[in-house]
Amino acid sequence: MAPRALITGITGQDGSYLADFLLDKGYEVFGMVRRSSTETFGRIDHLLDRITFIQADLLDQASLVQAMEEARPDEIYNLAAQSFVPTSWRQPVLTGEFTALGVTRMLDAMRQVVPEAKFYQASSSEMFGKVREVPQTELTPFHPRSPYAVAKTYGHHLTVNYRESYGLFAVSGILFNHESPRRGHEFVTRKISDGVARIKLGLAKELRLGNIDSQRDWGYAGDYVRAMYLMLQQDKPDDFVIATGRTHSVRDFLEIAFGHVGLNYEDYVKKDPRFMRPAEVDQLIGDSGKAHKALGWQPTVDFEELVVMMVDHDLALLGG
Ligand code: NAP
Ligand code: G4F
Repeated sequence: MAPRALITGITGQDGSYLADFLLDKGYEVFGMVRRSSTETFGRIDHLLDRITFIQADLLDQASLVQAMEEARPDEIYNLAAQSFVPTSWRQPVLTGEFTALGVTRMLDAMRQVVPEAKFYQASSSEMFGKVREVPQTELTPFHPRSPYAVAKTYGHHLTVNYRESYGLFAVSGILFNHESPRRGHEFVTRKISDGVARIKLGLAKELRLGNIDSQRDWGYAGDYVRAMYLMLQQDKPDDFVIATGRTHSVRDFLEIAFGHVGLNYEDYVKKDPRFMRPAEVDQLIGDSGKAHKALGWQPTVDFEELVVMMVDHDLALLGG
């Protein structure tokens, strides 16, 4: 019988890549979606007839229990969250409900209905925040710098706690930034690739950004969902950092993206205080040595390839 996977956040960037990956592996995929008056299935349009959708919401415990009962999953990937850092200052309570307490609701529903299943929690490098050491490993202390990061830190500890308290197979993947042509438009990489394409095609004149000196360890989302899967194939549950081990500034991203279409970013980028944050995470760089060894995981797409992939995609999308 095909293994069964329940994915929360299946309409998001990672959910769509994970669904592609698991369907290719022969899984029966159940996608949890929340009710909306407009469809949010753009990223999984090509998979609609291969996924069983279950309506549920991270805010509603009964709906999560019912989702577990319907899917009876062998593996649960909890990717749903309010995932945009700036929104977490504007809606800190909602972010806590979705991104922190949502994890408790999911774990408790699993404990009640399918305690033998394996659970993946989408933790984040944002938990390292004001970093205590460089590079960051599974043992680096957390210093979260936004309500989002605080909520993710709660979800991380809760996952470890449910593993230790109830013996669940529950793991936390501490994933550094990962991007793709399916990235949401408000995140800086997609904002840039879309902006570059618009400027090149004469559809826009400038690109307004916040802090372009901040540094991130950026990888490709397609590589990172493979790591999620590998974590659930181990004999024992454990937590892993997933990163490329290389860091770049937003400025580096701009140079490559504009350079790829023969333009100089300095002629188009304007600093806009609206996109500055109350507290910034200046530099993230991850050490995935443990994942390389235990999971055999390695990234396959480097930074330059990622930038070019995203710009080319947005050019094509806009008819260039
Ligand atoms: P994303 O594109 O923003 O997708 C978020 C998903 O969560 C969407 O499918 C969204 O559904 C769903 N969702 C939000 N609130 C919900 C609720 N109350 N009930 C049910 N579903 C809800 O995020 P992503 O980039 O794929 O990231 C996936 C996960 O990894 C997130 O938890 C994120 O915080 C975490 N993470 C991401 C990165 C990264 O660099 N991408 C790094 C580390 C950790 P709608 O379509 O209905 O909005
Ligand atoms: O693309 P970002 O919004 O991603 P951020 O804040 O690093 O968070 C993403 O990665 C996390 C993993 O570390 C995930 F947990 C989280 O869910 C999300 O996927 O911003 C990246 C950097 C920041 O330093 C920001 O200040 O880019 C800087 N930036 C500069 N100008 C901008 C802008 N960010 C955005 N979104 N928009 C700007 O105009």
